[in-house]
Amino acid sequence: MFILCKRLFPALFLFLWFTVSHAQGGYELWLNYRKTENPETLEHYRTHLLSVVMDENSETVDAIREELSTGLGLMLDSTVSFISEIPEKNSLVIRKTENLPSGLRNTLKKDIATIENDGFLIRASGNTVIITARKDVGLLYGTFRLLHHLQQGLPLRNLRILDIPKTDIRVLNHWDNLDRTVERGYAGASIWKWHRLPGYIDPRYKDYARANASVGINGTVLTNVNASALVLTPAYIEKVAALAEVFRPYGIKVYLTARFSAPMEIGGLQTADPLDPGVRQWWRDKVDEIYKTIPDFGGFLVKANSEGQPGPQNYGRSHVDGANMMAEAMAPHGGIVMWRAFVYSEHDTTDRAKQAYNEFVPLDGKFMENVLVQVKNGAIDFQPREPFHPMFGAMPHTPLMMEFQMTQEYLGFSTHLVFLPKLYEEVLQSDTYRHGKGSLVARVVDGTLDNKKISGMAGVANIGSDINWTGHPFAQANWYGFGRLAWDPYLSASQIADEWLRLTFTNDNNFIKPVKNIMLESHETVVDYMTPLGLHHIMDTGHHYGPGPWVGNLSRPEWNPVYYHKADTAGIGFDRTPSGSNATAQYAGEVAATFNNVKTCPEKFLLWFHHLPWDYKLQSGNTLWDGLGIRYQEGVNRVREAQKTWAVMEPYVNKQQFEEVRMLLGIQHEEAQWWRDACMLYFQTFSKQPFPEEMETPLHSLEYYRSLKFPYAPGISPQWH
Ligand code: GCW
Repeated sequence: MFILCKRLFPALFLFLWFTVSHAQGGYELWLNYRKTENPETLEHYRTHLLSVVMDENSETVDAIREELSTGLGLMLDSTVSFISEIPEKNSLVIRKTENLPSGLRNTLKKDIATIENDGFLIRASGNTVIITARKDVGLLYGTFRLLHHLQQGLPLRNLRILDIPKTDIRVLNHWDNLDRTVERGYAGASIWKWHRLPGYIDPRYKDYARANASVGINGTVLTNVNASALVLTPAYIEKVAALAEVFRPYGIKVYLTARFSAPMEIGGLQTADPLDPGVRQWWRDKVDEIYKTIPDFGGFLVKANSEGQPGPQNYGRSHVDGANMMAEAMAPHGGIVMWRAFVYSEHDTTDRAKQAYNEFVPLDGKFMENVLVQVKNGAIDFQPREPFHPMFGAMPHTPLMMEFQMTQEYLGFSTHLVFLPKLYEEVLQSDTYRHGKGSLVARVVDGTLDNKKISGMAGVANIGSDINWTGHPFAQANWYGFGRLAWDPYLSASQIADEWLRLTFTNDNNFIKPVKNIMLESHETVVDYMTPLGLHHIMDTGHHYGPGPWVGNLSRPEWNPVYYHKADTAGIGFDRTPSGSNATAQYAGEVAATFNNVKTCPEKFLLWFHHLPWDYKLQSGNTLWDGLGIRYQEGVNRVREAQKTWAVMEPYVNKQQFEEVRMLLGIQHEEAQWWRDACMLYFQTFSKQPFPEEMETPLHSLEYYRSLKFPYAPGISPQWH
């Protein structure tokens, strides 16, 4: 006995340490199943949910069983029993619609008729709670939703949730390299341990799949869009297959990025010309080979002729030629091609904001049916704030996917607390006016505006090997929120923040209310202290961390911040009206008219569309110069308020998370001041005016800020490919 104890003790200790440190560190994400606090609610749940009727057989059903054992087990602090007969009294019934007993099917007939695709119904009826769906994966989504309902302590009585995803492809884009660096990744190394695959399956892979499935994400692109052709070689396909196997029960398909020059790099061909028969055959064979190993492979994501990546234009061909070549190879297998529209050329001197539209809109209607064009939310590049991309609504015959960024490339990395669903919501709720008022970007994305056959949303992942997955504890909310909005682009950011806080931390309103407020203000806050009033792309070079509005020496003009703010002694801002680059002409007439007129242009986009004198009068009555300084200061002030709010939140979260957020807010505060001071000192060299009195005196000189260097800032692409 003693010997056994001696042997077991260290193992037990290790296990406990691991579990506790993981729990403290936020590893569980929003699947943080805590015992139900309210005794009445606990009793109510126990009565209805401890016998689970599940008698179908599939890997997905096994995953459901496992999730319920853990989730219900922890929340109800009891053991769940799985049975195959529906008992007289209380139970949770999980069955596909076709397998429900006829009585139940009849009662739920109306709701059942409306369940489509991956959707589900959760209904409390008599003494049973039913989760039903057309497909196993719908049952899985329903199960997670019920678990989330219980995590929030909500009642089961009269429960009726009928939810059908509004988009088809809900996919993460990992910008992960095969050497485990992550381009624009700020949460550690890539979670894909390529070197150990396929033999070693890290437990994280399954937890990753659970987290994704719990919000309805159904696909993942494993590799960087700045792609390595190596991932298409047999050794890597085998590794990818091992990941696909872990994800399959959770309804998640794998996709890969396809390097356009792969036929030359790994296929030994002399060309990658998409009209060359040998090249076309190479892609067909490659795709067949992938499907042989991964029968449910999702397809390719391609960055072509963008920032030095190879593409069809290298051979005088178009994006259509390139995309259709791959789509043709995919079609027999049901695969798709997501072709990115993030293009701008060093040889094109037109405003960068106009180039993607100019290249792609004339191609509308020419892509094959299994091609989606993937468009970033704005026309420049994941800035703290951008007006919606003018391509949305402008290609009625081509499915356009939304590409949002969860990783915070231009948004303070995973050091700053920024709740991005606020940004996503602003974009999705923008009105393109392409079919009159109400033609929201959300309707382009879900395909309803022009009756698209396929629709989707992509999110550039913020996930890495950090214990808490995302670096900043609150960055988890961006992953969660992306998934929720990919499923339903009409959800409100406020609802998402509320859900995420409750699932992740506690249901105590003394915590929820103030912290939700921090989250909902955080986007405006970061915009104010980085790029107020429509300023954009004034981050420092390469790493994009911190201010660099003075940078003007880079080889490509559109890589320089000075290109974007155009500050001079007369004023500041980029004139994109007809008197300038006329980028506004790419929007529908109503939208263009609003942006063109300085009086109707929303002030949040003022300097995006207009070059204005320093003494231009803002709506507040302040001059532009004073208004700018006041905005920068307000951004700083709101970080201070967030710090104060967080300082009294210790009772509601665990020690480690409390400390992490406290320290990170401290850095965010310092850096908000850095942004304010560096930008205002620099712009002052043009405005030649004193700072507004609302603004605090800068802490250092402009020379000091200009001298700061960050040679090892994370997230920069390695040079090996
Ligand atoms: O924003 C830019 C990033 C690049 C990225 C590129 C893209 C993957 O700075 O790192 O490359 O966008 O979206 O392709």
